[in-house]
Amino acid sequence: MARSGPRRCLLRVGVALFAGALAGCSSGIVAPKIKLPEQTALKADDESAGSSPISPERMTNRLGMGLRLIPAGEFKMGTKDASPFGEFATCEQPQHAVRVTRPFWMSECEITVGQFRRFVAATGYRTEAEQSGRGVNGLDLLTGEVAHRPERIWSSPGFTQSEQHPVVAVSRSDAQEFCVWLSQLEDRSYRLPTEAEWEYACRAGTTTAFASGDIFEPGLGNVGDLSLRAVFSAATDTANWSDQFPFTAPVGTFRPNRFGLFDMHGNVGEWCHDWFDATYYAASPEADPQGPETSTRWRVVRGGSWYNSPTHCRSAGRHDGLPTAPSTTNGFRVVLEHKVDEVTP
Ligand SMILES: [Ca+2]
Repeated sequence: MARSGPRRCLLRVGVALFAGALAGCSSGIVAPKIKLPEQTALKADDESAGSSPISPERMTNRLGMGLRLIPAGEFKMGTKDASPFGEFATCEQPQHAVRVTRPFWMSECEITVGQFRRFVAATGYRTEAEQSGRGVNGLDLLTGEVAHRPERIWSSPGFTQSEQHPVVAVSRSDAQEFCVWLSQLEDRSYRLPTEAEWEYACRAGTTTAFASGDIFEPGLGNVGDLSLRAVFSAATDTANWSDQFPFTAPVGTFRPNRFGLFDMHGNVGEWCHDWFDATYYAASPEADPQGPETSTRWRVVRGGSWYNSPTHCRSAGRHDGLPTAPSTTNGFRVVLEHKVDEVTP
């Protein structure tokens, strides 16, 4: 279960109704020829940030997945003053300049149960939780304990999921295999976002704790809330409002950020490319950081989840997860490499 209290300088994520009318997560056909606007690169400290949508170009792939073309740009990654957020936030320091030198496509929603089911149906893939026979580590509402249960897998994580809910109980390797399959299906290069790409996309030009400002406003995302506490009294570090979703919410239920990306704050934690190192920011290169070059045992998970307090769902919030340990709080979204020939003259 994802823990939401201060602990060392990080938050480990080992476990764990209304569906928005989200065209971006419905079916559609690829629209590959996109002209990349020349004046879309973002600058750090953009004073207009947060005031209006940027609305990058959008396309839909063969899986019906909506993607946004995130422009190249620069931003300040991390947290300048971690003191309001607890000891764990010190791993978000030092705040440092990062340049994202190439545009990239990012799925506007977390990968859904329905999309993952297409992958499983096409390949016969069995997730790590299935292969191990142990199921996923997750919250048992009857006992209040976090434990493995063999029947708890991506298609039955222990709470109700429709095809539009974000898939959970997938390991980082499961997410990678999904990217490999989707790359072959589309003859394009899909992958997990780097941690820097993820935060840049989440901020969408903002410099505040959340994409909408320094205060988490109800409606911004699905976080640990009173509806969770109503079914699990041990969840005490929650928001003091109800967002109506004790567990996951259908993707796109909450409002998007300026890039048109949904659920960057909360819903499910999202696997990233990078190894996790709490001290990495002190040595991070400025251009397109890829994370530590050698294994640190943990992988980065970003965005917080339905189990986390808003503090842990901040734009800069860093979580770590055992890559082989699927959880009922973790899912993922994908990045599609931008091709130069998509830019029409
Ligand atoms: Ca909630």
